[in-house]
Amino acid sequence: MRPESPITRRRLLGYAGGAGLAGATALVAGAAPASARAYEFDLVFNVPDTGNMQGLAYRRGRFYVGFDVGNGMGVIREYDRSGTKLKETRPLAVGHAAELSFRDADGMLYVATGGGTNPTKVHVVDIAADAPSIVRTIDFASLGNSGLVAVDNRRDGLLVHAGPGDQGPFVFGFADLNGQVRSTFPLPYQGVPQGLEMAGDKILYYTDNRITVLNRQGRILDAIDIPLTGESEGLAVAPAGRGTRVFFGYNKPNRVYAMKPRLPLIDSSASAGEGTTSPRRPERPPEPRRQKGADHGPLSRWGSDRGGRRGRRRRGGRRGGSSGWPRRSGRPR
Ligand SMILES: [Ca+2]
Repeated sequence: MRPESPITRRRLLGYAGGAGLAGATALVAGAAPASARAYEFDLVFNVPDTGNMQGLAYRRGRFYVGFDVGNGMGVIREYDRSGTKLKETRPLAVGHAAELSFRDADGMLYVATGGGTNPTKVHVVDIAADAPSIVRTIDFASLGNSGLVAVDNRRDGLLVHAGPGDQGPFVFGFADLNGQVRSTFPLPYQGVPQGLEMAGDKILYYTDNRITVLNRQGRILDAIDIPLTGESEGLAVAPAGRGTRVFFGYNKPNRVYAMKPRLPLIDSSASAGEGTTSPRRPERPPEPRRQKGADHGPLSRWGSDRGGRRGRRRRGGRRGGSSGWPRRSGRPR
């Protein structure tokens, strides 16, 4: 759970030095002094199906993976966190199934077609039914191709990503559930689009080996590079306390990972002579949960899905070693 890998060490140093990573300034700016931040990427499960993995969603302990099976059809498979397959839809006309996202209000799965040459549509799939089917389709072709979708559960709307092709330029549009686009913002190319979710009011945008964090106005707050191999496929979030857990997919082979913040400064690596990354106090008390003022640091600024409540209550009982997000959970337990 706490690997002392050279990769995380290097990332840590990169952040500490503000080494040119887009968003690194934002990452460090809200942090406690000398506490550069890094992340762990833990394998949750190997996806047992070898198809063309695309979008990812999470709800109540279950993972939902979209597979492009060709001819404009996709199959959605449900797994538990051990990778056991619990459900598989018949081929549905969801296209590439580039991204999936759950809407809290109706429990439906919103599925973006995606693909650089396919006009953007969002298909509403009743995944809980015995025989899941498309119950509605929302047309976003006016925004372009390369569609991704995230349900904006805080405002009960949709966030749709599109562009003329996979090289952009891309537009992000906030829309209502009838497909009316209420506002848009452009974003310079960040890499091949692979996933999209919202964590409270923050936008998480997954491109190859990178998650970019934006606010609703499209300002980049953070960019997190992921040192894994394969092609990035699909992003999912799950509420966790006043934060959010982040999951993401990779193919070749198909896998699902969890991402969590880490305070490596507090573990034994601090004694390894990495002076620039040493904390002032190796056993810092959990004051981030009791910070004063409005700024709770980048992690908590990612927001929770609990309507913006900034609860100070310490929550326990997280299950299965899942990572707290955005809470700081890197202290030794
Ligand atoms: Ca998703």
